[in-house]
Amino acid sequence: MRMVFRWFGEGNDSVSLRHIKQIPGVEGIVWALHDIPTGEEWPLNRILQVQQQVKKLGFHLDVVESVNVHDDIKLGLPSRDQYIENYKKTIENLAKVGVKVICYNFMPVFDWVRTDLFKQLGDGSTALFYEKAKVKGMDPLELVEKIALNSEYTMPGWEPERLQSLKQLFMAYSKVSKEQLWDNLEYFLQKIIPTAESHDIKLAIHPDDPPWEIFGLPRIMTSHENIRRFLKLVDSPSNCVTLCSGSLGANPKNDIPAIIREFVDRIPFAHIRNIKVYENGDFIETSHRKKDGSIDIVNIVKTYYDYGFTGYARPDHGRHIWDEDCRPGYGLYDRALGIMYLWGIWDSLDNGVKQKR
Ligand code: DNO
Ligand code: MN
Repeated sequence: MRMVFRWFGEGNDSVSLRHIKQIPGVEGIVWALHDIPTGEEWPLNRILQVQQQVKKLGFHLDVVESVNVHDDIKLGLPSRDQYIENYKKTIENLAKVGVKVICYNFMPVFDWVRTDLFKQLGDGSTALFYEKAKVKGMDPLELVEKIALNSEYTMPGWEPERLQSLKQLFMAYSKVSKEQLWDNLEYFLQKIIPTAESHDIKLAIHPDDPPWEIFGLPRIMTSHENIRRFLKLVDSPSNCVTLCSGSLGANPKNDIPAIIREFVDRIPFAHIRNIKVYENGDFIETSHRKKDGSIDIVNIVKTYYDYGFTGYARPDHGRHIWDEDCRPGYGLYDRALGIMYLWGIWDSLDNGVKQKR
């Protein structure tokens, strides 16, 4: 397990590279050029700039999260070909600094969705919360206002410029069925995977968060079965999955260890986090500890261990603790605690093996 940590870039993150350096066992930064509009080519000079910053502290930049996919590609519009060409050029530019994994998602309009970014937990900390009934009755514009326009930071997937055309986007998606979304995903993969292959890069799709339809928008990366279908769309070692325990785990029917057992070779990047799922379908993000949430993090890490996982892993969202002023879900403290929990499990498994020998 090669531990990495997400960082939003100089001036765009409350956490510094110097602080990340002090978390045990972090070898690389998960990064992106967050200010480049979705669909445009990432300029090489900007990529080289990040390389310089990150290398100074001895980190690698093997993992990018995310190169976002333009809605015209997801909608299957004729203009998609130009955006696909740009995507290929971005892959080529990223190859020049040795990138190995590119995480992306194929969720229409929104990336992750929550109804409250700072919900109080019993211990006085706060965390991201999803209230199912609220989303059902909500106008998506209301949510945009709450999540994106009131936030101190621009959050990936919730860029205000893009969301201004929300109404048109919703209209366009009303004509796209789930099967059409599958077709559009396949079209994209068929064009893009050969470029990834020739640069030895793995494109790793992130599951939908939460893993069900919202606001009537089609969503397909939601289950074990759909991951199997996805991996068969283009059966290449470059067509991969970012396995996110917290996203898929919001549906208790998703058995994360079973997915790891079946596809470990196609999972170059693991997101590991816990959530507490309530009977009515609401969920809140918790500490990584098994006992604090509904997801058996110990079993997930053990399965990765037992199946010889050699990919990259990062703690995913964390709570906001100790009065930290940070991006929602991306503070330093709780993610650092998460890393120590993950290492604790991993090292004790390693120790067991050595003792048996
Ligand atoms: C949630 C996060 C996601 C992720 C993007 C990747 O679990 O990991 O927001 O960053 O979906 O494209
Ligand atoms: Mn994730």
